[in-house]
Amino acid sequence: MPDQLVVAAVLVDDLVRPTRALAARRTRPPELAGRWELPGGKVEPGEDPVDALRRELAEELAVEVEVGEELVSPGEALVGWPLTAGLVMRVWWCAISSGEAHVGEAHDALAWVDASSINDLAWLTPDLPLVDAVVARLAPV
Ligand code: 523
Repeated sequence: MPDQLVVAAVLVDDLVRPTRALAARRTRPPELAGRWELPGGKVEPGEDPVDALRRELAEELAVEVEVGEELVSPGEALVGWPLTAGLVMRVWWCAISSGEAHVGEAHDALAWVDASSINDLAWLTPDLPLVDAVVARLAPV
């Protein structure tokens, strides 16, 4: 069976010169609750991945976004970032085009973090390589 695709956003304050990115603290399932993630979710069968990303961000955070470049994983042969077995995640830089991020059911806290505070959060383990890639691109505040 092919891997299930998950999509996520590095939601930043500015696509050209990002200084802060949005982290979201999960409420479920119990084994992931309390850990921080780049917000996103599963792509539905037949759904375009970027459409899925827009849908997840609208559902979970109540925002519309401008979608920028994909944050490509360093492994040349890989499409996306490996999560747990059977799941792979593609990630795009995004900026809010409408609305303000709010917690919904999926999260109980949101935090705009900069390069000096991003590593203070307890990230989901599969998100850690992404956090490193994000830090490398964030400009000083
Ligand atoms: N991850 C993950 N990091 C990350 C996301 C968005 C998701 O490791 N930044 C993992 C967590 C889950 C799986 O990917 O094991 C699916 O993400 P989830 O639960 O956010 O997707 P949903 O909301 O579409 O899932 P269902 O409600 O179960 O359909």
